[in-house]
Amino acid sequence: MSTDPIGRKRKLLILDDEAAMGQTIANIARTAGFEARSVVDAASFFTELETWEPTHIALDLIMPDVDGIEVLRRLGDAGCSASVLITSGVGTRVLEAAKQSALEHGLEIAGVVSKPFSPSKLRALLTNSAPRPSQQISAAVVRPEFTLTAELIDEALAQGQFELAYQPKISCGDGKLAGFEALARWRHPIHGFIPPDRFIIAAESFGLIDRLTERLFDAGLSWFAALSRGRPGLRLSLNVSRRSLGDIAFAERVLAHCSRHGVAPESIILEVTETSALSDPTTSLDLLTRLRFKGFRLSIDDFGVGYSSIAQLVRLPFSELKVDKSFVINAASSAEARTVVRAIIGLAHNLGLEVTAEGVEDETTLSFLRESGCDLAQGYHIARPMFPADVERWVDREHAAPSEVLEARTR
Ligand code: G
Ligand code: G
Ligand code: MN
Repeated sequence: MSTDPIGRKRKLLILDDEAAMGQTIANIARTAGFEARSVVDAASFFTELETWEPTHIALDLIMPDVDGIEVLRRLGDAGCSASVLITSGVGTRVLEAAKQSALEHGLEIAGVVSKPFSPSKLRALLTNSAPRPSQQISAAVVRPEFTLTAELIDEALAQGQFELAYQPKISCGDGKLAGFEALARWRHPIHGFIPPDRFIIAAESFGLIDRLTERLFDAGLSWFAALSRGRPGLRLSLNVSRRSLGDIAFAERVLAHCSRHGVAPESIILEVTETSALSDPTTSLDLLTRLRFKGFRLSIDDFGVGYSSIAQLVRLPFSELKVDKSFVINAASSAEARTVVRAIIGLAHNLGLEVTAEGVEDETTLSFLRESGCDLAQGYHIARPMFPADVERWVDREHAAPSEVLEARTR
């Protein structure tokens, strides 16, 4: 009998209104080392869930008497940690939507299989999936929650605890290094790694974001000035807080930083998220236009997940668009995601914008992007965000000379 990574027996509970189908899935699971039980109605399903405590669930979404989406919702509300496999005879688009809904309910999703499916695909999905560690198990390893206070951030600023990691961007066509995005990192001596999403929002709400931004931009420009010496044409992307967009003096301050480090504004890309650019489009237009006049390049970050009006967006003087990683990550497996990515590339090019795809996690996706005419790629497949010493090693290894082509990758 196989066990999951923390030593529990693997148990699959199947809900399928067709008993024969349920039995087939159960048999396949048994050949993969699972214990399996199958039920045909929601009431028995929830009883088994409580008493038998399965590690895995296979759920048919479309059943005449049971609403599969409702079952997913109840599983989410109950904090279910089992790994859920969604099965159904409906089209992949509906299944992908169901998967999205399940993820938003906090469920662990093993995958979606549309019927008829091959036994080997089902076996592979089951074997490669694991339940989310349940709360009792994870309590020991998860750090206790703590509140991010203004004092904590203030102290971190004073002690220089904030750092930047740099993630490479390459040109899709020839694999050449095009530049880096700087990403803020905070390792607190007691609380450990604190994610940027969390501390950026906190710094914004405590009125500390300007100090943090100054510190990070200063560090980023100083690093970039040294790295780009002898490597012409590289660009550095810096993320701009939504708060800075309402601050008309921001443009002068960034320019002053650049002059101090001898960096040309033309080599700097300022990334602004789609939603923050449009929260106050008039003020943003003012500031963004000033930045463009000073020579900076501007990028719309996380494009496609906001609810912006394209009419408003095209008024803003952007030079680049970054396709949100949620579409790029799914491009290899989902035809819909590929359609969205291609449509965004087309839109951007028609508006005269360069396109970067972020979240490129495999070679298939990189090839797809190259064929779709995407300009630049960024993602774990190329490299993770790295601290300066590792970046330098990576650059020496992958891009020995500035103009050298990344041969292995472009073939
Ligand atoms: O770096 P990821 O590794 O987790 O970054 C998460 C989010 O935090 C991203 O959306 C990114 O835009 C934002 N972020 C990262 N670094 C910075 C920064 O230096 N300034 C601002 N304003 N946002 C940042
Ligand atoms: O600023 P923005 O939201 O674009 O920040 C990019 C975020 O994406 C950072 O948190 C970075 O760590 C993350 N990231 C970069 N490449 C990948 C990738 O290939 N996969 C995933 N899942 N995240 C990535
Ligand atoms: Mn970004």
